[in-house]
Amino acid sequence: MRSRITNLVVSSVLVLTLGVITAAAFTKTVTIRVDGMKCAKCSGAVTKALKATEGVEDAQVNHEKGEAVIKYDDQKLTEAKLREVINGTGFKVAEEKGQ
Ligand SMILES: [Cu+2]
Repeated sequence: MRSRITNLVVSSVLVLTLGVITAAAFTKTVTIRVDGMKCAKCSGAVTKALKATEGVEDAQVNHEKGEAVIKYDDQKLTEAKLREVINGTGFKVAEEKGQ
């Protein structure tokens, strides 16, 4: 017979696992090409604008590569909205074929 503590631990683990799976299901990662960034200040401005956006979980912007890697909650945000936010900083999202 399992002890109550074992049962408690098992159910806690189940609840945690379910929570992680649910959270992961809504988190999308997208890479967006951004033109016009010349230095760390530029990428910093884009990062700041993205992180201030509701639903953005993480933003890594690299001015050398000219791209932004964004993790976001797709229940709250769309990729189109992220493009708008980036365009709003004065840098230009590079249009990609097929999008
Ligand atoms: Cu700059």
